[in-house]
Amino acid sequence: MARSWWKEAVIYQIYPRSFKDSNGDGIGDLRGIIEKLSYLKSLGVDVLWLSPIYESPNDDNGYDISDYRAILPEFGAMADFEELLEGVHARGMKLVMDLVVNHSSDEHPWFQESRSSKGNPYRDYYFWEPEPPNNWKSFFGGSAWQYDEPTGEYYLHLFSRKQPDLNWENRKVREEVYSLMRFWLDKGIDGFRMDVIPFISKRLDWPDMDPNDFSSAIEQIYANGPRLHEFLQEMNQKVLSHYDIMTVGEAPGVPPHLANLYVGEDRGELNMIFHFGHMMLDWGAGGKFDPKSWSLNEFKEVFNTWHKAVGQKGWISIFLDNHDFPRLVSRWGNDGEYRVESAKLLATLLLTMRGTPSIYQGTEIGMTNVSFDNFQDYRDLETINEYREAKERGDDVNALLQVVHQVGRDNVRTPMQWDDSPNAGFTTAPEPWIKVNPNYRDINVKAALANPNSIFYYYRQMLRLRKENPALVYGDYECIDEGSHWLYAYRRWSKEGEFYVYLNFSSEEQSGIPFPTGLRFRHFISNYPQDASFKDTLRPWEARVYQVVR
Ligand code: TEU
Ligand code: CA
Repeated sequence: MARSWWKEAVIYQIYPRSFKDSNGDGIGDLRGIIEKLSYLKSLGVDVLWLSPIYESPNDDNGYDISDYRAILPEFGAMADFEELLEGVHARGMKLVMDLVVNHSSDEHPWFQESRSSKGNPYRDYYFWEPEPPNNWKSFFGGSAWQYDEPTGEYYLHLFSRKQPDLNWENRKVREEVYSLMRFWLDKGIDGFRMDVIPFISKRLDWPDMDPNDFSSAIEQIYANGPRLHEFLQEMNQKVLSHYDIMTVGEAPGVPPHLANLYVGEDRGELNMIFHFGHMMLDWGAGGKFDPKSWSLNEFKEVFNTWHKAVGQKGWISIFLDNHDFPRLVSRWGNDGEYRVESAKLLATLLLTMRGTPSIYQGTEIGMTNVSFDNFQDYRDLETINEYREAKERGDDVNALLQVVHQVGRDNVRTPMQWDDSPNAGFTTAPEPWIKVNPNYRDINVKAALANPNSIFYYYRQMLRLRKENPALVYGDYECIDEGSHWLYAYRRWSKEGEFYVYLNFSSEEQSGIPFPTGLRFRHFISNYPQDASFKDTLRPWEARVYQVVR
């Protein structure tokens, strides 16, 4: 397997709006990130992925871009961006930007031109139909076809009405995208995370979706369209292959058996993908707001299946949360009595798995979901739309509020908690753009740095150990606990080292871990104090890693 810097790197995702406000307007900004670069360097991460920082009306907090070559004024000026990039590189880190080209904002000049008349040269930069040709639904509620007055036709938007889908069938659109990519790459950025990139090729026969199974519609209808790989190979030939960069595709709707079409090292497309195998485990038939329980065996099966699917030919990123999903310690761990232990256990999984790990801002200090009492405190249009539709349906909106506490995207968009001063040191403004999680007095960076046993220092130690042990990056993987409902145990190995990882995904002490005989071991890392002997038991949320002594 070829060795690459982007395989050995660890990504840290920054959601700029919520990271650090430097000018007291209650909104995070680029100068706030500059202030915290040394903090990020001290953690030991290598690549910073910024969620979008471009000009946008912020209907979807920047994932609706109205000028791909301009910085959102709330975030700062281009000079601030260039200082940020310089500061990242000066510390030996890299910067990856968010490429959102499945759709633009409806306030982008392209769309303003396109909607103005049927004969406009920009008309076919988007998809227009006289009537909705199918029953497609938007991710953010309602139909994916929006009637538009000026020309009396409907345009396609898989996300919000203010995010019209770009028509990649149109070569001019593709050339525009390649040109804006070069604009940023020629400034020296180190790659792109590509927003819903599997959606850019549309099935132009406009087949209906199964309205009762949104998850399968994502795979069967929205993703993996007929010309997708032609487009990605053209993008690679015309742009990506000319730079030494990291490319990671956000890949909802990509099943394991299609993975290597995207990331096979012989494909000339992308380096890796964020797959969603585990991300929809708890989505019921009605989607995200119709949650169902998940089991550890389903969770393990996702990792086992993806490892087999990608094998030695491809590569994936490993993530357990991001700006769209609940805090990992609340979703997969225990954010109450065992918050610290389970956060460290999940850090152990994230950083001993094969793939490029991605850490979401605040996860390194164990930030948790938030439970606002009123819908008025929520900012995410996905939640606001769901609330409006629930009210129109006459649903019990209090029941929905409980679901939002569990699955809403604002769980991960509350301000980064820097210290125990007002608004967690995120802003000097009386009101940040979204309320701070009330637990900031106990959970914040200042407290973490003052506590040698904090989650932060565990992440730092784990990051260092991963860097020192290539077997944790490139080594093979096999699950060794088939079927346990509380234990996730696996082996990682190569000629450079061998490790056994034991994770107790339960709040009870458990015993009977499958321990190979005839090998000599040393303790590698654990989230509990360890003595020299091997114990057959694991304490609640105990993570224990052994290194084979050869
Ligand atoms: O998300 C697309 C996506 O499919 C999942 O992240 C998730 O299903 C979605 O947020 C609905 O729950 C990407 C961005 O990460 C997200 O922030 C944007 O809202 C979306 O695309 C549109 O750009
Ligand atoms: Ca600000």
